[in-house]
Amino acid sequence: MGKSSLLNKVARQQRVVVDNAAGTTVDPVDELVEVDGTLYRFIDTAGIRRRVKEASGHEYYASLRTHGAIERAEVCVVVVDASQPVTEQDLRIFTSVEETGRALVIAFNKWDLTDEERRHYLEREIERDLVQFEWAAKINISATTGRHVDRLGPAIEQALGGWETRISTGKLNAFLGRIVASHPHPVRSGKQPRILFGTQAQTGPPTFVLFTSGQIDPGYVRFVERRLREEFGFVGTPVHVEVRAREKRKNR
Ligand SMILES: Nc1nc2c(ncn2[C@@H]2O[C@H](COP(=O)(O)OP(=O)(O)OP(=O)(O)O)[C@@H](O)[C@H]2O)c(=O)[nH]1
Ligand SMILES: [Mg+2]
Repeated sequence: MGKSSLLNKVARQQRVVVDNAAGTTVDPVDELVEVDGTLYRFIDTAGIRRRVKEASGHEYYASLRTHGAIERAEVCVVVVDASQPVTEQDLRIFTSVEETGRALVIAFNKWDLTDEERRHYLEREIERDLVQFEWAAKINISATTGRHVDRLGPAIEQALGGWETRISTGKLNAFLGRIVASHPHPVRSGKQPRILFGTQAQTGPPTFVLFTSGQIDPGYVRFVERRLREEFGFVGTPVHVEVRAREKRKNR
């Protein structure tokens, strides 16, 4: 994939071992590297080639440690081989990053090995298989030639920026008020659940809590999430939206 090659390229020196053989990096390696004047702790990890459950021996423990590295990180740069079709395993790693609530930069590597036809198919694969990760920051690079490796720093900063964004309660509720007015929740069995109030409970990743007058359709929650992204950006970060429905008290 080129994870170790990319780290060496941004560090401008050979810090970690690169080899043609798969499974070269076994234990995660921490390296402090300055990029565009900012010092980052990069963790170079083993690739994950199989589901953890299906991997055995070395590969099993390497996968566990890679998952540990995802948990330690604030932003994950997932390096995929752009010259080959996007794999199930790539998708599982994106999912793992999303579920762990980390910011995500997808680096489509080995760009030097892609021709026009391959790039055409890659675009189709991104449209078809990566819609769920439309929010990720993406860069097309070559760790070998150095093509666009200078875009890694800005992509990391963009993702971290989204990850750490805090929307004031005032701004958030003004936004929610506009949504409720222009796109009210559909009526369900004669009732219309409403968003009463919202607050951002957390950053890293941005986590919103909506207080509502009844159960909200999952589709409406996704709609709110989409609008949040349109309004506030959040490029490179998962956004979590939780709903707390206030059930009406009976027999009053
Ligand atoms: N053509 C081309 N080859 C690359 C590129 N990046 C890495 N490679 C080659 O791919 C092979 C694997 O690179 P590594 O950097 O060791 O990959 P890795 O992701 O660290 O692999 P593991 O540690 O085994 O998980 C090496 O032979 C690299 O020279 C690239 O952008 N273009
Ligand atoms: Mg490696």
